[in-house]
Amino acid sequence: MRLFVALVPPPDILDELEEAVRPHRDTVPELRWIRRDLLHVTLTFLGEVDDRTFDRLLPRLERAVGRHERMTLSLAGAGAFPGSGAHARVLWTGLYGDRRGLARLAASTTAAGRRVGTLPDKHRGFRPHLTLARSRRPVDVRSLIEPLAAFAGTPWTADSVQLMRSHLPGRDYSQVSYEPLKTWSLKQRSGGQSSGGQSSGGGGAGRSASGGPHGTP
Ligand code: 2AM
Repeated sequence: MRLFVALVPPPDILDELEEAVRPHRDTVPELRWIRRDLLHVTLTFLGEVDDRTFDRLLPRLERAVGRHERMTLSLAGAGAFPGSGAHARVLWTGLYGDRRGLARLAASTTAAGRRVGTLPDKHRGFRPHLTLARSRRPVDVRSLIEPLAAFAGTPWTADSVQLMRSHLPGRDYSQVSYEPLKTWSLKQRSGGQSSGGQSSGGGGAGRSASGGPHGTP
């Protein structure tokens, strides 16, 4: 089965995002916009995992997630992979707030995967983003990045992480769909000091400490 570890923003945050994106959806016809029910932040892509590996993976992922605290995040701005967007295949919105906490969480879930040998390709560095749209061919999305740069979503508290199975289109599924297999809770924030580093300041908006919406993901 094809698996990844994800963080899914709550519905009101996705509503806000959809509203910001809606006026721009037809700007670049080659872009295929991600369906609302598929929007997520990938923490770790695990790739194809067999049943035996799956059984070894689950407790490790559970422990990895359980070591981290809830974090305040927000969606903002836009960017592209690769580069500046002149020849993009992916259009994304960025994540702000407790980006360090998010990166630590992703490093833990990635390490859990690596320990059981699941990582399918060389680990790319974690660049926190939520994919909005993709294109089969490289396409110029700079005309979209510009207006979306002004988007700054409301902060939310990420309190859980999901293990997702992706079903690709084929015999059983007519289109890509994601099946949440497990949901693990992040720890309650301990108040003052967070474990292992800085938190976003105990529930504040969490955008100032790690930069505004115009950085790189
Ligand atoms: P992204 O859209 O967040 O960039 C589920 O397929 C998710 O895993 C995708 O949304 C994608 O993340 C990520 N993904 C897919 N294939 C990948 C690969 N070969 N290497 C790393 N991440 C991948």
